Amino acid sequence: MTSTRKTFDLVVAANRLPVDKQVDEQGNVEWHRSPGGLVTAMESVMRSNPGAWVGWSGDAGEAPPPFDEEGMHLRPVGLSAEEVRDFYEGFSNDTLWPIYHDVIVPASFHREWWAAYVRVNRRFAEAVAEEAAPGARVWIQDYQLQLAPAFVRQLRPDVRIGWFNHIPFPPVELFAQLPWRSSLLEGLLGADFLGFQRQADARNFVRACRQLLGLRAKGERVALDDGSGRQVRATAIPISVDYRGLESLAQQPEVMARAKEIRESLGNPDVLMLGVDRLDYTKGIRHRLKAYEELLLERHIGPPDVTLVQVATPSRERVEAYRSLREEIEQTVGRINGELGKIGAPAVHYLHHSYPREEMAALFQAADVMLVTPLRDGMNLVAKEYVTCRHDLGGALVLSEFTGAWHELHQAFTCNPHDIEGLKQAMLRAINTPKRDKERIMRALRRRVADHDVQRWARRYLAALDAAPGVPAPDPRG
Ligand code: ADQ
Repeated sequence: MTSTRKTFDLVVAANRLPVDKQVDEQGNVEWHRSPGGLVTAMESVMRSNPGAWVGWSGDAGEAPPPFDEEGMHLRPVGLSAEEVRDFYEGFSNDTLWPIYHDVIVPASFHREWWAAYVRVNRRFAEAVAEEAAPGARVWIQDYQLQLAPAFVRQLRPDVRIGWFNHIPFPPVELFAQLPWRSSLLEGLLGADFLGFQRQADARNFVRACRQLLGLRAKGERVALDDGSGRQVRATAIPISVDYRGLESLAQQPEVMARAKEIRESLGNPDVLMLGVDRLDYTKGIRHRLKAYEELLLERHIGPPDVTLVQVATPSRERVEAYRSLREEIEQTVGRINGELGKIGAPAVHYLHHSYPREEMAALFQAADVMLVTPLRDGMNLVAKEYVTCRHDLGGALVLSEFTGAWHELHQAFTCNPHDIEGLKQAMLRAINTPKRDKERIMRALRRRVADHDVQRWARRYLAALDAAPGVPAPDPRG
């Protein structure tokens, strides 16, 4: 590190940079902000702290040089094509992701994937160490970067290190399957503060430290046994959405007009049901379709009066479990439409694309019933986005109790997606509950999200990072 180089008081590290690369017709490269909640949250905190963001650009190959964009210093980290395969698709998404989501599909264990995970985490830590000012706050995101906290600490013992897990942290019985479980825990314990979506996730982490590393823990604090006297705090700080930004988008006349247009183009059904998910086996799309199909077969509902729009964003298409899920969902949709659709009135409208934010807000406003039925989900922002967009107090949210969101939004029409009969009942209740009762529920759900938005989440996280115990003050009695 040279003394003339600019460094930053806040450094965020995440698998991806908060921008997407676009190349125009002349071959000029432009970067456009990707509109995720994390970026919005960081914007609000970075306005008062000069900040850097360390992340992968999304293309295999050498990292482009650092650049500044929308008030942030962006520091790309390069991944080779093999590292994209082994670190990202392999260890992150085919080893950790299934273990951290209750092994809905089996996890794959490969030692060369682990080697790539270690190597890439070290590279991220080196980039962070170069960007951080003396005593800076470093905020590392998510399951792809669990070793980075300890690597950063080795390189820069002067900085404060936080990590936030966007996905669940598994019970120790599942976590223990990982051949690299101790190294992962030791990587995380390099941080001063660990944030989780639910208190149960934080407790699972503390229990794993006790049982697998033999460390002492009291409440939310784990005490290290390396002679440093350091303690690490683990607690829940659930993420949220940019309530005010999204609500005002949903109030724009063009968005409201588009919502009406969507309903008209679907033949103005009495009940429009909606699912919006990354095409992922954790999201319970198969269970949702099964329940819907049975409701149609039993003639509780049927097109054209009731229809379902399922938006399934393409995701991780080079991982086998995702390819076979896509095939299965597409076959199921084809079968339901073949058997139960009518001319001009399919039972399921299936859309396998990404949409701009305005279109998503219009879809949320058009939907009478929003189906959020994951088998396991760290939070699920779609549930919070839906209620945020319903400034008209219309609509009903069916929400799985296995999402982090349910712990805040339990007034929703709750379901256990494994219980198909129960899921059908929740869907029917969401349709048939009187309008005034649904409005009362929606008002309560909206109040919760309005009071706990993503800006509050980021402020709370950084305050907890600042207040984390680190090394407790020496005992004055000596
Ligand atoms: P995800 O698993 O990606 O996130 P989720 O929280 O639902 O799940 O976020 C998905 C985001 O993508 C939402 O903002 C949604 O609006 C958007 N989206 C989905 N389909 C889209 C489409 N077709 N077009 C455009 N946008 C679309 C992980 C964890 C979650 C956790 C988040 C944040 O798995 O549990 O809530 O991180 O911490």
